[in-house]
Order: sequence, then C-alpha cells, then structure tokens
Amino acid sequence: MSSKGSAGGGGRSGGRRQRNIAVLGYWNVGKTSVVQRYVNDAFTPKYFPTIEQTYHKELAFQNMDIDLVITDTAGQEEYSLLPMHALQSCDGYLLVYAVNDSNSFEGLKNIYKKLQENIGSTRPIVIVGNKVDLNNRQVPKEKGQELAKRWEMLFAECSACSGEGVDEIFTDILAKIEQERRLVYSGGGKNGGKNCALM
Ligand SMILES: Nc1nc2c(ncn2[C@@H]2O[C@H](COP(=O)(O)OP(=O)(O)OP(=O)(O)O)[C@@H](O)[C@H]2O)c(=O)[nH]1
Ligand SMILES: [Mg+2]
Repeated sequence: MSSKGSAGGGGRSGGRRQRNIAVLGYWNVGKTSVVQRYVNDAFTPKYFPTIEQTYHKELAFQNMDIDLVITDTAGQEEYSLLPMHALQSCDGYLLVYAVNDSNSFEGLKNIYKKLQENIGSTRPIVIVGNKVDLNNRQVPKEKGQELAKRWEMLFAECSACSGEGVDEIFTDILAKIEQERRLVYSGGGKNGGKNCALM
C-alpha cells in the first residue's frame, strides 16, 4: 500500500514507465483483496469497505521497468457515480465480480455503461470473476467468457484467497496496454499514428 501517485496516462518516472489501472465492481466482490494479493501476496478474511486507495508496484515487464499504479475504488451499485477524477487518466481497467454473486455480475453492465459514457471504450479492460475457491458459484465461467467476448474484452477468473489466477490478470492487462500503445504509436491507432517515441 502506498500514497497516491501522480496521474500517469503513461508517463515516465526516473526512467521507469508509469502505467495506471483502476479496479471497479460491486461492493464485496474482492477488489481490494485481489489487489492486495497481487501487491503484497496477502489475504485477509475480514471485510473493510474501501473508500478509495492507491497501491504501487514496481515490476519488470517486457524488458521495461514499470511503475504500476493501481486505484482500488469503492464498491459501485446501480446509482453510484464512478470516481472519474481517478479513472480518466488510467491506461486500463479491471471490472470485477464475484462468481458466487450473480448481482455483482449483472451490475457490471451498468458500471461499463457509465465507463463508456465518460471515457469511451478504447482502453483495455479485463473482466474478472473472483472467489472461485468458494463452492456456491452462481455465475458459470461460460457466462463470464460470453460477456467478455461480446464486449471485446479479456476475461479471467481468480481467487484472491488462494492466489489462483491473480498474477495472470495483471500480466494480461499490462500486455494489452502495451499492445495498444504499440499500435497507436506505430500508426495503427485511432490518432492516425504520430510516430511518437514510446514512453
Ligand atoms: N473466499 C474468498 N473470499 C474472498 C475472496 N476475495 C475476497 N474475499 C472476501 O470477500 C470480502 C470482501 O472483500 P474485499 O476485497 O474487501 O471486497 P471489495 O470488493 O474491495 O469491497 P468494497 O471495497 O466494499 O467494494 C472479504 O471478507 C474478503 O476476505 C476470494 O477470492 N475468496
Ligand atoms: Mg475494497
């Protein structure tokens, strides 16, 4: 856990490349737990609702030194406003539901709609089904896969409790972010390509 970093949008900090992602989803789905498993390799069974928290992790990825800034948001329900101040500058997003809570899965539609309205749909997103260690599943894996396919996003399941699948989620979103950046800067992206230096 760490103090809030400057909004990145892909900047450099001391030769390192900063990448920003945000974690969104209904309350209690395990957003904080997934982040804490990834950043600290820790898990607590206690529930502490989040207001908003920023985490940092330094890692080597695809021959780059990355300063990953992860914004863990408060759980969103139907009428919640998304924290746009934190989301606007992100390079990618995790949309998390709990596989034992079908409401949290249905709720992703509303969250994604708000994200689209405010940010557009061009940035990488991974849909994440968490809590696969529990045996009271309500959302079959296929439903998550179908939704991700329909929305043209990546999909993964994980357990913050056991750690299964957690690292892969962050590897997947980072890979997608770097892939999109290469596309934009090589001229294949929506800005028509400006042959800018990769940052
Ligand atoms: N069994 C199991 N429990 C989990 C898992 N992930 C989170 N939990 C538990 O679910 C509860 C909620 O986890 P949080 O990580 O606080 O959920 P959150 O989505 O951040 O909640 P908000 O901040 O209120 O939106 C806690 O009691 C966690 O211990 C998991 O993978 N398996
Ligand atoms: Mg939380």
